[in-house]
Amino acid sequence: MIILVNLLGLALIALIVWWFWMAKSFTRHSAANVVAAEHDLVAIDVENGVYTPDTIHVKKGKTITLRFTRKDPNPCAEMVLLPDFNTSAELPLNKPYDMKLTPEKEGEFEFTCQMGMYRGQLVVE
Ligand SMILES: [Cu+2]
Repeated sequence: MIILVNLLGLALIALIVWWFWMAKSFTRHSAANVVAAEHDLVAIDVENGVYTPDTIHVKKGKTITLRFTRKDPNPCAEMVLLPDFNTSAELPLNKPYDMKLTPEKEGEFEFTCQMGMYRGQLVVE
């Protein structure tokens, strides 16, 4: 019984540490993490609570492939949702997943994991 309580305590601590660590990367859109899609394909790493790059500039009306590579085994990173494009995908672990999009209107469109911890944006111009 005591072992069980200790284990619960440890799990709780791990959860709290994880939560704060995730929260820190919550709104991190640093300038270094911005990319302009000069080619038809942009590779995005999904790791450590951030999409890299997390801000992708694309041209309106031009079809682009987002190549997501999930390196985070956490189930949190599993899904990527693009509500503005009515699209979502389940990302395999350590295997590139290609998502094709043709943005038809200008603006900033978020993409996130299902819990909104991973955050990125497509800037259509
Ligand atoms: Cu998540």
